[in-house]
Amino acid sequence: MHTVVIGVIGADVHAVGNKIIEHVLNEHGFNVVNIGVLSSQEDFINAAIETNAKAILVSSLYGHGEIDCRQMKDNCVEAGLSHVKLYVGGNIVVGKQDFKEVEDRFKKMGFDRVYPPGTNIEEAIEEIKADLT
Ligand code: B12
Repeated sequence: MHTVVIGVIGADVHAVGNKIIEHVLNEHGFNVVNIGVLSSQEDFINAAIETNAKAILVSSLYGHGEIDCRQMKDNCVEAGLSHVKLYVGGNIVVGKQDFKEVEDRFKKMGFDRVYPPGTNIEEAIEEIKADLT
């Protein structure tokens, strides 16, 4: 069973999607460590270290995801988590921007997969499972 850390990054309080993601990942047999809303990069990293997680799923809904996620990969690598997959989804930027460009920017920042607004977590699970095996 894979352990994954989930949470909502930064000063973001959008809580509903986070609960749904926890529920769906549990149903699919993941061991879910949910650090909830208002979580800093450090919170994600510490949780991943403590639980020996294989992946971190970052949610950002309020539009400031790009700032909140800056240097997250570098910080993971520095903390010895270079093997941990990094995913991000929600409404990760302000307003409607061309998603391909947004995806490219987050991939350059070191995220393994970047999901557009409205992505159902069920859709992402098969990819996450494949990445982690
Ligand atoms: C409810 C709500 C609120 C509530 C939140 C209550 C709570 N504690 O949860 C309140 C009123 C507090 C709120 C506040 C704000 N909100 Co608000 N809010 C919403 C609203 C209407 C619904 C969010 C929701 O619950 N959706 C239902 C869940 C199930 O969907 P979800 O959150 O999108 O999550 C799913 C997917 O995104 C996906 N997903 C999420 N993360 C990840 C990660 C990965 C890896 C993957 C694969 C998938 C994935 O899976 C989830 C489950 O299916 C949305 C609009 C909307 N219709 O989405 C705006 C919205 C998110 N809010 C918005 C904004 C701007 C704000 C405020 C900044 C407004 C303000 N000026 O004060 C503040 C920010 C407060 C803060 N610090 O966070 C904007 C964000 C715009 C942007 N990103 O460009 C939205 C989109 C509204 C809009 N159209 O403008 N909000």
